[in-house]
Amino acid sequence: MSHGNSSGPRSNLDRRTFLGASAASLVTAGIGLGAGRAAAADKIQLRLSSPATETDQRAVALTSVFGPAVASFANFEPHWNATLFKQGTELEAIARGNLEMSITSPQELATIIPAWSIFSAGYLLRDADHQKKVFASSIMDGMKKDVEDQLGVKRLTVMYLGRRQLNLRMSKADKTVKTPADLNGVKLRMPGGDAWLFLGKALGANPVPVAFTEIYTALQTGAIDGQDNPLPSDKDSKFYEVTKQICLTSHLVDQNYLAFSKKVWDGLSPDQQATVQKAADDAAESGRQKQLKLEDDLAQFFKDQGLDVYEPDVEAFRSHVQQAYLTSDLAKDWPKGMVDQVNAIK
Ligand code: KDO
Repeated sequence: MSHGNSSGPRSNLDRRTFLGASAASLVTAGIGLGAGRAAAADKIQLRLSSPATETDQRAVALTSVFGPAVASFANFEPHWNATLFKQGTELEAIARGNLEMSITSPQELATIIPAWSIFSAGYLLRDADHQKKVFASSIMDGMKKDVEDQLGVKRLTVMYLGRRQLNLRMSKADKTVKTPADLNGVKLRMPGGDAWLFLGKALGANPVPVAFTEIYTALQTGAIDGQDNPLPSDKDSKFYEVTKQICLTSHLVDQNYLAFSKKVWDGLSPDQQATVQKAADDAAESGRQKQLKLEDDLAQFFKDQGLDVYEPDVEAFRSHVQQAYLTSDLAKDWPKGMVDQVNAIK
């Protein structure tokens, strides 16, 4: 498998020039050009890079809902499994004009704009509906604008990844997890970056940064004792083949955002912008509903594979994790009063 890097494809300058020219000509021609009449060569290139697998429901929704909805004026070209850019380098690639779209996380945004770590906090968002309402609420306006102004990235919509659960190699007989104290010394894989590693620590574990695409091998070889991801990701990436238990902590209602180059956005006509926005929201909703259904159904699948699936003392995890965040250095960068505002959204 070939991994990209932050310098991106070699032809990036040409691509940039092409993109600018292509977007400008569409604007000049206006939408009067007509969907069917736009020559394929004039279409706007929308390359997306993500570590998600192609069977991830966000990938399925973007391919089956987003791509077709914008097809009259744009070629949607997704690259899954981090084959174009490495996990965590996509935002920079968009900012440099080497990529048009990604599925980004608040944890990645927090590496550049620290206030975003608020949405990396365990047990803050309550569920998928709360997540969607918070994203749509005016309390997000300032933070959204910061991302546009500082990174040249527009976040089109919020994509529900699911409730993150602990998934360990050890059998339940060898290690039963009831409270954070039971994770003492457990090498828990987390994605890279301070915000993610803090979550692993707040859970009581010993966090180890590993890229998503390397988790399976790290579990197989014992380089890590476990990882945390929502149930649909555990199934998609076959982590159940190399683990023996899932402990349903639901410690993070995880969200990603569909990120879009502001430069490309600004080159679209108002009608094209409206089409892209609707396509993004429709894809996110489709993915969200399928992901929720999978989360409901999958416990049985894992039990059938021989894994123990059980709930710990969730309240013990909640109070431990919330306490860790509220007294953390991360919280010093959160907008004043924002935790209360998030909690107040029903
Ligand atoms: C992961 O690396 O564990 C994670 O779940 C983090 C998310 O923010 C997201 O990037 C996701 O991976 C990828 O999209 C792969 O599913």
